[in-house]
Amino acid sequence: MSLKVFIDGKFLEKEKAKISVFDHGLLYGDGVFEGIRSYKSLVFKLKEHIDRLYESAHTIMLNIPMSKAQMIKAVINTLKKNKLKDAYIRLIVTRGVGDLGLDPRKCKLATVIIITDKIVLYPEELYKKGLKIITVATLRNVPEALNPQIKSLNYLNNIMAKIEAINSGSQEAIMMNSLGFVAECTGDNLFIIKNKQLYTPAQAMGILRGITRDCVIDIAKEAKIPAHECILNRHEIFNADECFLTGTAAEIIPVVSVDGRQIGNGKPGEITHLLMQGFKKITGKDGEKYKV
Ligand code: PXG
Repeated sequence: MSLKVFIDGKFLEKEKAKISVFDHGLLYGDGVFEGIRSYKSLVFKLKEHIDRLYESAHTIMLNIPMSKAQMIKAVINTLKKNKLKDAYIRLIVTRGVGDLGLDPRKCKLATVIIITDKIVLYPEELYKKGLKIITVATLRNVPEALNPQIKSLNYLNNIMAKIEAINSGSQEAIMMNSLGFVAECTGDNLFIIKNKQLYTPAQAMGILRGITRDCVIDIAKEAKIPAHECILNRHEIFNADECFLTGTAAEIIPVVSVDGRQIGNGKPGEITHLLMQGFKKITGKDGEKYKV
């Protein structure tokens, strides 16, 4: 059975799921998206992802032609149609079809796309050994120009940083903000542990406030591990006891080297493991339930 993709209320076979070349999502990256996961027929933190999608849309003055409740139903129906239990869900809303000019007023109706597919997991080995990553020259977008909190279809900033990582044979890139402080990775947030306390760049550093990041902070607080959203520089990363990244796709992944500096003892840390276990527990419990 071919995968079915939701486009503007219709389910189309993967091969026939196409949109206009005049869609401003393609012409200008004018649109917003979310990456969501389901675990055993439970859509993890669906409300939080939907809220963030509508906030991104609100800021770019994009009118999503569905209520949040309708959007939640559409996500669940798409998963059901494809009989997926453990899935990756890509929710996309573009400005819609317009002409070749920038003017968004020419786009009369936003395009809503929901793609659900099997989740491709990172190799287990990476979670056991930890990542070796680098900092890159490409700065994270300045929030006053394009706020990283808007999860827009324009991901070139992150892709440029990813290319730098790839060119250096590295698995991920840490991006700085325009002040030289640590912001985040290309598709993940960054955490360190020092003296049994958790630190992560504050939202004011110009990051996407990841939903996995929020979960990890909650898990830490519950485990009585003090968690700080703060300013971090490279020196503090290099001298951390532990380091890890968080994101919907990666979940929690340990980091053992940054710019050639070994982090802690060079192995994934104890508190990182504890948080990974805590995260595993909630993924099977939290979210919108659906039956396939
Ligand atoms: N920072 C950035 C810049 C992101 O794009 C995260 C942090 C983590 O946020 P969540 O809410 O997922 O904890 C993201 C989101 C992919 C992929 O396919 C992942 C993201 C974005 C686009 C694609 O790996 N991560």
